[in-house]
Amino acid sequence: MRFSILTLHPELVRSPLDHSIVGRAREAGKLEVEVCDIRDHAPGKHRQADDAPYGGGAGMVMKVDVLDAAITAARSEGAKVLLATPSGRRLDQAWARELADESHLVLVCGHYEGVDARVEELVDGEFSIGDYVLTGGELAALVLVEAVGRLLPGVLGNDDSAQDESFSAGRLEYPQYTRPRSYKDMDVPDVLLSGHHAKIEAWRREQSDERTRARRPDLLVDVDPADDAR
Ligand code: 6GU
Repeated sequence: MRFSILTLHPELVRSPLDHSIVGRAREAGKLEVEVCDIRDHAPGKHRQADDAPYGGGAGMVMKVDVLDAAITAARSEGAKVLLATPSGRRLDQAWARELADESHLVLVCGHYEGVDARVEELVDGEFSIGDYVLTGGELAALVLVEAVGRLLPGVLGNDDSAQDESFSAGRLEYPQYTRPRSYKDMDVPDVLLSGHHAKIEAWRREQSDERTRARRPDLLVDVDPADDAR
């Protein structure tokens, strides 16, 4: 799968893509990420990518002609183009799973002061990573690359690990422990040392349910009972 990140700040997004799961997946060729400087498509000596808003007001607005040129250069046949904006559709695990089936995602990073509204007509959709305002879409684009990239076949070492975890079955993850068995009066639950696989599974499930009820009851509405086979 391929991602293109269109940004006015290429240096801001490059380094995180070189590390951890995404970095390794890129090295292994499972995932390709290109970073495109929007300013390369701004004409003139000053390469101006934004301008004052019509109607007045503070701040600058990213220019539609410049963004159109950048999007046209980046997009391939069948690519899906998404604009990063706090007013977009909220990214969640279900949408991340759908996006993992795309062949090429073009992510356009707007900056917080604004993007010419006509850009909405040039993209296939808009995404947000939550209800707060970031100064630009760059960190949001990185979040999307990470959330979608790790779902691609062969990106995580263990093919089970993307499945058996928070949100995949509409529940929070069960608690995990490793050595030492006892630490400052905090003990690992006995059942995990029992070697009894069925009991361990039942306990984990119970813990998942309990945690979800206590912390994120909103996740429990609309859960398909077929997902219970975990
Ligand atoms: Cl995608 N962009 C910006 N600028 N702020 C955000 C966001 C995106 N998602 C949440 N806040």
